[in-house]
Amino acid sequence: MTAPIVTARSRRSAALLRRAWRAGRGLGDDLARARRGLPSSPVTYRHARRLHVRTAGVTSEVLRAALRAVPGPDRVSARRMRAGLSSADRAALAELQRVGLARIDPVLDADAVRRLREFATTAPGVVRHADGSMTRGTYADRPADAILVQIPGDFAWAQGPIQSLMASRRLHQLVGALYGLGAVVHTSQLNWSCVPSSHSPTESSPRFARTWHTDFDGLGAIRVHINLTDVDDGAAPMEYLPGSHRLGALRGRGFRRVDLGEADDAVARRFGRVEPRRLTGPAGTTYLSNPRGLHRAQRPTETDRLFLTLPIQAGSFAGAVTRRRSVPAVDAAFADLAAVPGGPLRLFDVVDAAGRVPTARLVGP
Ligand SMILES: O=C(O)CCC(=O)C(=O)O
Repeated sequence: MTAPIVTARSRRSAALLRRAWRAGRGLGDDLARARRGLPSSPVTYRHARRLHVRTAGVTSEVLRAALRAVPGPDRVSARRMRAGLSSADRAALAELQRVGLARIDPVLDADAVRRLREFATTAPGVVRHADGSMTRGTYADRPADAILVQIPGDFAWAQGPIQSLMASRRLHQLVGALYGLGAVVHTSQLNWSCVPSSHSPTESSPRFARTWHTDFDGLGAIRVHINLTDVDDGAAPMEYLPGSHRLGALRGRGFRRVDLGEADDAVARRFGRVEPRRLTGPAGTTYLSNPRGLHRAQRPTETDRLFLTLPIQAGSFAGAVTRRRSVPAVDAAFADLAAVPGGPLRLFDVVDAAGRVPTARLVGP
């Protein structure tokens, strides 16, 4: 009997097959979990993201259509959701579909914006310096070479105004109307962009968000962006390239790493003539963007900017947030909605001051 010939190539093929089989099985489990409204695994997120970038969004469209076709807690009637919107929000929705970006009437009032600004001034954060190094500190005590102060989510989403934003039915309805899948709120980002002092060294490497990039927040999503300080051209408004969110717009070799911010040349070639939109406006100004489109941060030249971003995903499949977070609820609407199984706040577990899940949640339905 002759011994089987095992070459390096056949071993590699077998390993590849094994990996594909494991990934396939994970995908199957995650699709079944999606039908119960549960988040999927980091592996599914990675695969779905890579396929999304490779196919310029086609795989996400197909998977989303498939999820809408099967009954499950995430399926909602886009028409009913749309009917519940104000005429201003319906107009914003049309703009979001056409351009990828729309300004909407503020969700937070002036008092909430002021409270968030006060909180973010002294909250412990991560300070990024012009030379690329990072230290801990607050915005109030930042050193002269600080270019960014990031307030960690755990502190930020325990704030009443952020919780009321996360619990906003209006935003959930906008997502449902756009995608026909229920809203799943993700974790927020709260950052100060700072004007470095003229004595600080020039920035060693521009941070990732300063290059044109896209974000993969699942098969469909909106990002809510709120200026928490007045933002004009000197205060680093985020920029968005109109139309770049459309299916297939980022097709081609040059866009293979667009989710990592490595497509600047390809962007210049394909979109060189498109005028970017800037997210300027007084404190409280609120925009919605489709994260599938190209956007980038800027360097502030005159004034610091405090900026809040909240991604809201359509359905729970292939999201970036794959585990639940514990949060003490300070906003009543947030607490009520977080207790709804399979609801928009399903990624958050309300805990009491000592960090325990209240007994009612453990024994409830
Ligand atoms: O800070 C900015 O202006 C950009 C933020 C961004 O890239 C994002 O929200 O995805």
